[in-house]
Amino acid sequence: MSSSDGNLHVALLPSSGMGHLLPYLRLAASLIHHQCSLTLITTHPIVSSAESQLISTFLSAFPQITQKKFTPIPLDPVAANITDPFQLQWETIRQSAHLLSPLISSSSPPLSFIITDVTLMSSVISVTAKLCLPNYILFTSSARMLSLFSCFPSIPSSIPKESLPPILLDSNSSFTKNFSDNSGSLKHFNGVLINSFEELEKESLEMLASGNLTKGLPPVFPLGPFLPLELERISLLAPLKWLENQEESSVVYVCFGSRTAMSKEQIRELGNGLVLSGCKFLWVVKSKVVDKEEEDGLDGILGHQLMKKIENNGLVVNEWVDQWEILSQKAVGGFISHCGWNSVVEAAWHGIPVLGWPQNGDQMINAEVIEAGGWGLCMKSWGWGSNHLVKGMEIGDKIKELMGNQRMKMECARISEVAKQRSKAGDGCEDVLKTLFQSLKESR
Ligand code: UDP
Ligand code: G50
Repeated sequence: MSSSDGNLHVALLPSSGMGHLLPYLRLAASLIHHQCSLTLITTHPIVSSAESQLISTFLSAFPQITQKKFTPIPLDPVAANITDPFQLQWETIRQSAHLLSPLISSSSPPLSFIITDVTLMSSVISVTAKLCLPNYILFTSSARMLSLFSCFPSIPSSIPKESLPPILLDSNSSFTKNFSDNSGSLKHFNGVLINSFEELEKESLEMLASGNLTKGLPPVFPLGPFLPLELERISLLAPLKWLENQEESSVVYVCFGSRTAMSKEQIRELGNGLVLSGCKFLWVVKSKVVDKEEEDGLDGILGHQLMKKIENNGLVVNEWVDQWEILSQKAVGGFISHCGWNSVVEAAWHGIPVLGWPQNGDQMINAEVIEAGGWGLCMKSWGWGSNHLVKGMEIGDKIKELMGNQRMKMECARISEVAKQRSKAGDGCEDVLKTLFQSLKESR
């Protein structure tokens, strides 16, 4: 990209949760690389420690970025009927979106466009439309999920109704109302940026591009795979040191992302399953949705008996780990994942077979992308996270199947190769970025 793009000033409006923040910052680095000036809108108070730390490290590493702090009017979780603190924050921002207007219009130099998180779309578009500011979406999930989102409440024939998050089947939930409103506002946006790429989601991306799915769908820019920033590296070295001493492809890595807690009962079954599999394992345990509330020590979560059994087979942590670095270790041969979209793309990039165990939200639909690609399994029969207890024995058997499957290993190697090819330039797909900048210029 030439410096002729240097006069673009872009505002970024992420939503809460690491799964939303990380892709924003990865995209931000790409935009800086292409000589854009950036304003990052941060929403306070920040929900998790992981987000607070990442935002401050990021802003120190990129002093040229302007931070604009946004403090929405707090919502009462009881009145809003929302228990998940991250979803509560989405709703809080949505209801205070009108307060973004002065913040946006006072930006200097004036903004060229804004990139809004998918969860905030319908509330922000009315603000930016009044200001005649072009607005792009960062869709933080899969193109497959986007195909559902774009025609909701209809369901494309490619998606089984059972794969929809249970919350979306309840038309009275505020989540479903927001999802619907956001979907309905899609046609007013200038484009959709997504962390995906053709070889990962060919069918869905083609369907979206064909225009057959939804009338008036703005252009979709598959900019993936997004790569992590150097500043995301963290200093928790124990897992990496432990992995260094393990045999090649012998370890199963277990992590359910940044905001999915499991019941103690299920955690213990999973622990037993890992032991029964006979494989070595690196397990990130999360028993609380928000990291600040995580219990000290693992004894209380796992119980003494299980802790003893685990001793010789695996390493268990309940802190933030450097997932990208872990996936890049030779010793890692499989990944048990909830299939948050960032984790899926990271597994694809590293060529690690996935045992997909969706817990909620878009995760089942994301896991189907892996299964269709032949590089992992989607455990539909294990049900959604909270309403089903999966026994250790069954988990152990599936881990054996994952770790021994040669065909999946081959498919993984293939997807990894194309993913690496795509990201060769170091910051996403160059061709797609060029088209995006062209579209931006035209929308000014
Ligand atoms: N992640 C990490 N260390 C952890 C937990 C998560 O680096 O201990 C990263 C992971 O690599 C991914 C993101 O956090 O980039 C989680 O996003 P994802 O979409 O997979 O799931 P979510 O947390 O949104 O459910
Ligand atoms: C969480 C969840 C359900 C769910 C999703 C979650 C997504 C992601 C995209 O992240 O599908 C999305 C979220 C909210 C929204 C529009 C799109 O209003 O519990 O479906």
